[in-house]
Amino acid sequence: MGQPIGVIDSGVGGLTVARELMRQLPKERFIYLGDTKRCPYGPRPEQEVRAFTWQMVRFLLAKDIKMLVIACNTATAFTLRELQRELPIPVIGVIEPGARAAIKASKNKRIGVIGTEGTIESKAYPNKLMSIDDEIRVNDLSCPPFVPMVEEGILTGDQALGIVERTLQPLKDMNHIDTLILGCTHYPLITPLIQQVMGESIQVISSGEETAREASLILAYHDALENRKEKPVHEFYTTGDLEKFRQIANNWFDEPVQVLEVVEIDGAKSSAY
Ligand code: I24
Ligand code: DGL
Repeated sequence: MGQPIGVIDSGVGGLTVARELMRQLPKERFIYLGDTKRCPYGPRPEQEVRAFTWQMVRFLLAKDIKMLVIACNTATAFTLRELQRELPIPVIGVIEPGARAAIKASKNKRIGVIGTEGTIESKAYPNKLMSIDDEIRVNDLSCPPFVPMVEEGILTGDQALGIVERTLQPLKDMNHIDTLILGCTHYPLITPLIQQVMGESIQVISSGEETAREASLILAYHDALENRKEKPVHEFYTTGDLEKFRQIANNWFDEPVQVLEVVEIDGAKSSAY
């Protein structure tokens, strides 16, 4: 059996990226690790996010993965470069694919980016966008209320619309962007609200979708695509509550998850790397 692809996230939000990966790469076997015990990463300082992310990476390296996808925008913002430098396998994050897609989509070269505090403070998106095209102008905005809102299951209705309207007001006031990057795993779940608030003419880019395309390209390039006939059995690991994770994952995927375990990655039990 071929090697699996590792996917890490701060919690369950990365399942949005995992579902897209599984859809675009149906023959690949995935191992997903969500650090739900310590989620959210968005408000945490850089050093903490880097330390937690390395703990996740060590766990997956011990599972002999052939590629690592950092599904979490905050973890990507703070660790992509060092992981690409230190690991012996291809590492992709969610930021560069989203940035590239936005540049393709934008006509006026004015791009908006929304994400957690960590992602926005890191300036990872503006830096990447401007390194691809130095004429791009970026308006970025952190949206701290969005992750808790989605995690409370508030995805539609007046309350949700009100929160999205108030939070995005600074971006609307500028009123120049023609493309908006959803720089957070959770935001695709409220795309209709974001689209409604920003207006139908704005093109909304979901980083996760673009990342799956990038993953396919990289595997093809390395001639590392899987080609077996049997359906892959994916594995899921959480650092938090098993049944809460199962409920969300089963709700999110067409079929119930088969392999799901709680793991400890913060201390004595992490070995091998
Ligand atoms: N969506 C997310 N996180 C949650 C949630 C949700 N609860 C309901 N929905 N809880 O993220 C996070 C806290 N838990 C996580 C598990 O361990 C304990 C703590 C977005 C998920 C994206 C796949 C709403 C909900 C759902 C299923 C699918 C989509 C969704 F339940 F928005
Ligand atoms: N996964 C995070 C991200 O994409 C959102 C949740 C969190 O703050 O941990 O930035």
